[in-house]
Amino acid sequence: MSFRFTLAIIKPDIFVKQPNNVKSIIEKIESRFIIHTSKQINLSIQDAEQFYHDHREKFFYERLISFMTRGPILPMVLEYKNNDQNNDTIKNWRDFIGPTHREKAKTMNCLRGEYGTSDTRNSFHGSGSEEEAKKEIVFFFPKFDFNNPKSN
Ligand code: RTP
Repeated sequence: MSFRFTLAIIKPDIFVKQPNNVKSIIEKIESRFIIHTSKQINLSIQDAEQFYHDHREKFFYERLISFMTRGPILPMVLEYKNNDQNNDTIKNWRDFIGPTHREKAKTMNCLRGEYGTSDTRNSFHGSGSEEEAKKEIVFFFPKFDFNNPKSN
């Protein structure tokens, strides 16, 4: 099933360790995706725990919360530019950022391979399903208009 939008995040490792790369990363994203809305924020621990609630039993959970609250993040609502019935934004963004784990990402032409520095500090987030995308978009952009994204 395809979905027109996804929630993407540029994670704190970029803003803290590689701030000079922010501009070129955004240019790369805009070459393939429309950024309908975005905002640079700092997540509180409570926000991060809510966002990653489903990961609370994972062994890396504490490390993930600490990492995601270490510096600014840039959540964005994206739409794949060549979107049609067979090209959904969720899959195209996840393909563009690449796999979660560093060693695998390094072997591929993808954003995490280029910028990520560990399994946790992997620089980018992407929703995993339509249900997740809707929930995550509303989490960061409660007024996002799914029917009229150009108004956002
Ligand atoms: P995301 O939800 O951020 O797109 O990540 P994902 O599906 O690629 O990966 P997931 O397994 O859902 O994990 C969420 C985030 O937790 C961090 N992580 N650290 N072994 C580790 O230390 C480890 N594994 C995952 C990453 O920041 C990952 O994106």
